[in-house]
Amino acid sequence: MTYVTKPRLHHPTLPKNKLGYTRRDYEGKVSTLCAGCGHDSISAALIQAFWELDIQPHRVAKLSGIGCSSKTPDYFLGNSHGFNTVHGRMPSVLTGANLANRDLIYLGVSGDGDSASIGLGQFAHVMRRGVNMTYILENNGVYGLTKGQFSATADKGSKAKKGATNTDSAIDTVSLAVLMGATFVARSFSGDKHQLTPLIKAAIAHPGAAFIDVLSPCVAFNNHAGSTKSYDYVREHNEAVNRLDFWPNREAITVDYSEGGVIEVPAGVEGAILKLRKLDSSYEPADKVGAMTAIARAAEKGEVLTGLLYLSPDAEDLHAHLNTYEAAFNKLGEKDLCPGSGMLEKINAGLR
Ligand SMILES: Cc1ncc(C[n+]2csc(CCOP(=O)(O)OP(=O)(O)O)c2C)c(N)n1
Ligand code: SF4
Ligand SMILES: [Mg+2]
Repeated sequence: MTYVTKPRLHHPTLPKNKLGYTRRDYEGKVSTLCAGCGHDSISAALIQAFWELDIQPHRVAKLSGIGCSSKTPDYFLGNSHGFNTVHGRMPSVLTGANLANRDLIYLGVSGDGDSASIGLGQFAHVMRRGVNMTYILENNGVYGLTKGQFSATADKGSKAKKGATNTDSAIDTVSLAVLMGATFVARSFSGDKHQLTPLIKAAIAHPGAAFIDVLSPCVAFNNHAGSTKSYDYVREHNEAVNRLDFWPNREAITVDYSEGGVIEVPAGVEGAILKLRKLDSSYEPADKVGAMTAIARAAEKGEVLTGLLYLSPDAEDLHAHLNTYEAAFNKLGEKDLCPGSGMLEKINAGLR
């Protein structure tokens, strides 16, 4: 319950990151979600990723929409900036914040209802604009918060808890993200923290719009036989195309990668690299058309393709596209903001 405060005392031997923080320093309030909800596992993976990357919590801004998923930023990174927007409007508020202060690390958290119904337009445009952010879609196929109606990501033919069949076609958010121009697109499962945590770390390091669709079962309304978003279904149909490991430059690489078709990918932040272990030797994440085809073929067979599905080798963000000023607005002094009457006169003359 949110009114129950967590004890402030830490065990003195808890492991610390390079900043001297424990994982507890990256936690938030006590979750109010149902016990077993996939969204809580995603919060745990986010805590782990930010802790492992030694990111100072005050450098992060987390924004969300409305839904059980969008409530979760209250349960992690309690010392970061947060903004709970209107339903489906997280992308535009985040875009504005990012343009005003490019120095923060932006995390957008949303649900399938929030992103694929009311916020579908916003989702599409934030991807095509390349806003530098990590967009986490906690995908359970239902509107959990409003008691389990089918969402737009529910598969055609899948069954609701009380037996109704979904007759509408599903929106595949990873295909849409690739099509819209996202430069980092992944899918994962809330029950697989070994896959999800490095994907989140790589997405944070990516210098552009990074999208992760995380299958995150709703135990209250969509975890029964006949659902394609249940724990059992996702476990049985999960086809991982690759496994990632992420190293910030300062860490020695100790894992042996002599086997398994490993490729190295520069990850944006200075010197950091991603190591990608191919599980499917034919899968090439830099091939956009190939990625779209593989995602569509898997969906046809009822498989859930997971891993890093698409990574553009030449990603750029919105600030580069718009050639914006390199400093955050809150760092500008009066001299930068006020060009003086001579300059104003020149601008006005140019408009006459
Ligand atoms: C403008 C507006 N329309 C409708 C609602 C009602 N509403 C609240 S949450 C929600 C759907 C949430 O579904 P999803 O984003 O999938 O989140 P989940 O609860 O499944 O994690 C809806 C329709 C609202 N809050 N605001
Ligand atoms: S209703 Fe579903 S999505 Fe919401 S907290 Fe419960 S299990 Fe999670
Ligand atoms: Mg949902």
